[in-house]
Amino acid sequence: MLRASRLFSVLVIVALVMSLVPMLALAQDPTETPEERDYTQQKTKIMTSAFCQAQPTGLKLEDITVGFSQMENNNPWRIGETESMKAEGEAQAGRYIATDAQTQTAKQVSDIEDMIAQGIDVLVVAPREYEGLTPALEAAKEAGVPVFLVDREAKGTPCEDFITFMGSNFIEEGERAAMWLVETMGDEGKVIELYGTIGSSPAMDRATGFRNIVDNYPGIEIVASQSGDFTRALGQQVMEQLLQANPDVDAVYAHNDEMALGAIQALKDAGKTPGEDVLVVSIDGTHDALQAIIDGDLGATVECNPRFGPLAMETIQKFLDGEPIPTKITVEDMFFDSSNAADFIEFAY
Ligand code: GYE
Repeated sequence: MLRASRLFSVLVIVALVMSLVPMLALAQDPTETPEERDYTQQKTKIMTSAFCQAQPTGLKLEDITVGFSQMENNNPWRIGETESMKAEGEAQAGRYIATDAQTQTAKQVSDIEDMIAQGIDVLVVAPREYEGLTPALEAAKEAGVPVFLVDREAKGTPCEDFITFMGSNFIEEGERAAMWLVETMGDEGKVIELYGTIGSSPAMDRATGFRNIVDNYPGIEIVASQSGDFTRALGQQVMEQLLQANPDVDAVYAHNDEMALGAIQALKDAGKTPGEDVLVVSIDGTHDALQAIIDGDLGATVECNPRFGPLAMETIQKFLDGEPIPTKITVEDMFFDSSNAADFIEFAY
């Protein structure tokens, strides 16, 4: 295996290259069928003209150790991501190691420091919170270990603190959930928002995106917003409480499917019929969520694809080859509702 200090000599020349190449945006088609769109694979689009580039190292993935810092493994999305990283990491890297921060940013920092001490050459991080990882990113920089962010963003400057961020456009996800709601519910109604993990980039951006749309409709009111920490159990618990204060709610917007499924259970326990009395919309596209759409409980879910393994490994190899890496690699999301959930459920995680 390589020593991190060797990769460092390559990395000192990393630079931000602003290219004049026009931004490349592939239009997304929400009407795609499973034949047209392989839902088991991520599809990406490049929406930036900033690139990060290092000198070619002559190295292949099989020559290096890749470390992956996962934040937690407490829902299907995250397990899907962990499995995808492991499958590709073990298949392509010389050595692949991974850690689980078990919902603690402080543990995520020490996990990363441990992996650097173990001699990883490249680090992939799924940051739990936007803030708080700075000491870990600094330790990586000092050790000459390039960092690739996947799934959530973290504070820092591309090319300096990390090479790139690969993930969905969370603002757009919130906007798409809101657009479905406006179309389905109309321009009046009381909405409960189940917020994701406080301080995480998807929760902040999904909240912003949703408001970008509903703020245009004075008749739509977000009557309560509370964190369910992206988990089903908390989603259910929080929804039980919020329902007591807001029994006349018309819709639930959950920042992920697991919280939506918890909310659906709470609605049923309170004697309501989800999908009829109360509309529910969320984000992710898990197997259970697609089943809930088929059952009529969940109205729609915006896809957020967790299968980062192939994209992460491909991007690392390009970086080792000295290719310019876009500072943001955006994953294109599909959209699931009653028109297509049954077509895609067999491919869902
Ligand atoms: O939506 C959620 C997970 O970071 C984009 O985190 C991800 C989110 C995903 O726990 O289910």
